[in-house]
Amino acid sequence: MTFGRESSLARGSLVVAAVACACALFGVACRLTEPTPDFLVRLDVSPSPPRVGPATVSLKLIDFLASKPVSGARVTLEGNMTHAGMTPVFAEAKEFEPGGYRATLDFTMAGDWVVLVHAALPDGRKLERTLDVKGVRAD
Ligand SMILES: [Cu+2]
Repeated sequence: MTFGRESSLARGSLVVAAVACACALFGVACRLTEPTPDFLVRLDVSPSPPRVGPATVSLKLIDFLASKPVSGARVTLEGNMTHAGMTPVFAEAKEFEPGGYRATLDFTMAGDWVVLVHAALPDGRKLERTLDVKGVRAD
C-alpha cells in the first residue's frame, strides 16, 4: 500500500504547513507542542502587554482533521510563575462561541508566568497546552 503511505505523508506535511501559517497569522501567542496535532489551539492574553491584575485568556479549539471548532469542552487554566514559592492561580473558561473559550486569570505578581491549559473534550480526550506569558508588568 505505497499509495496510502504517500498520501498520509502528504497530509502530514500539509498539516505542518497549515499550522505554520496559522501561527504566523495568530502571532506570538500561538504555541504548539505536537508536531502533527489533531487539534489546533490558539491562545491569546489581553491586555497585551500583560499587566498585574485580571487578564482575559482566550482560546480557540479546533479539530484539525475535521476542520471544525470543538464545542462543549471543559477548559481550565492554571497560572504559575517561573520562580519557586508562588501560589498558582486557577480559572475555569466559559465557551462564548463554538470552540471559543474565555477565562479571567489573575496575575498576582509582575514577572514571567506560564499558563497551563487543560481541556477535557466531550468525547473524553484530554488536551494540554502551555502558554508563556513573559514580562507581566506591575503598572
Ligand atoms: Cu512571583
